Amino acid sequence: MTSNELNPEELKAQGLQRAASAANESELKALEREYLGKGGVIQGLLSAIPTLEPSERGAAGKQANMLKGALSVAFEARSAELALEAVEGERLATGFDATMPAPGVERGSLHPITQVTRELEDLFHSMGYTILDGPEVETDHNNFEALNIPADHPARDSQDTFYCNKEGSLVLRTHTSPVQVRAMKHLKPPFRAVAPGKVFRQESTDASHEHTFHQMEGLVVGKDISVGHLIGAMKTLLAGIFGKEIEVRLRPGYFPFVEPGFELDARCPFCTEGCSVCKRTTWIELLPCGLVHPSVLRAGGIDPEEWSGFAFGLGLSRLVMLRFGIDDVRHLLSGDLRFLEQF
Ligand code: FA5
Repeated sequence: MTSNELNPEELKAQGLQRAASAANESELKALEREYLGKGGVIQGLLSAIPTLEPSERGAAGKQANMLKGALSVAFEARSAELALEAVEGERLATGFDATMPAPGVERGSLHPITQVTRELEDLFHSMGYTILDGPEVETDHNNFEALNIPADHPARDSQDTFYCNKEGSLVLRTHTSPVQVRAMKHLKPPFRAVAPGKVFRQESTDASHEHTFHQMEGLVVGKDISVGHLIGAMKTLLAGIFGKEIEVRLRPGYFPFVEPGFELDARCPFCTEGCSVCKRTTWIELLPCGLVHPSVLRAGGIDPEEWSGFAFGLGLSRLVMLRFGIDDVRHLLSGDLRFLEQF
């Protein structure tokens, strides 16, 4: 019997049964067109309404619309069923289950150098310091000359340099002190600034020496700055970093760009009698510092008669070692995930 010869109830039963047994999506689409499409069964019912008795037209229209609604729902339901059957079929055929929950995404963490740098930046910011950045490729002038280290100066031997061009006018900075030179040119005294960053030295490596490591430079310029200010600031800095008293010692140190200059060492936390980290001395060189040399102020455009200042060059990589109990500086930039996953 064709659909033309069926009454609406029979049409509905037939449509629902055919929808439920459609074998695939394309068969289902063809059915949908047959019943709901242009020139389809429902449209046939609707266009026949004007031929009916006026009293029958209302009920016939209602019935046609109800049929349309019921069939639409049935087609949609069968379509969802077919999609599920397809996934299940794929799982059985290939072992791949698209509905299985994805494995959890592993979370990374901040590198210990980044963690300590951020803590220090917060600490210095709270003490009124500006945070500065400088380029890793520096001019020989900023890295050495403007800091009182001319080409033939013996201090260059302790900072073996990677040169970036034949002329030797560009270097990978050997310390963060060139940021002092840049700061003096750009900031008006009085000011306080710190500059964390990566530095490079062409030297053989061991447990406390890397060719690439981190420092944090500090520079304070003001009126009548004295060694007392310098020592006070270093104590605040260390208390802030360690949150407790750590044993330190201050001894004279020589850096051409400060006068007087000091070396602040921290007691080695890894031993009591000397180890490879402290080079058997039980002390770790951590925080060289001093009063800025007048000729360095002058080279930076600051009048040393009017202004004075102190500077320090914190060994950030060594501080990270002390902080986390890392016994070899070479782990820090090794990229070894077994090491990094501990932080
Ligand atoms: C300097 O680099 C000076 N620019 C510091 C300074 C700044 C002095 C301002 C006075 C005023 P030094 O070469 O000592 O100084 O290095 C500073 C710190 O960097 C050292 O105390 C040490 O903690 C760290 N350091 C030096 N060499 C290495 C290295 N190869 N690997 C890891 N850390 C190092």
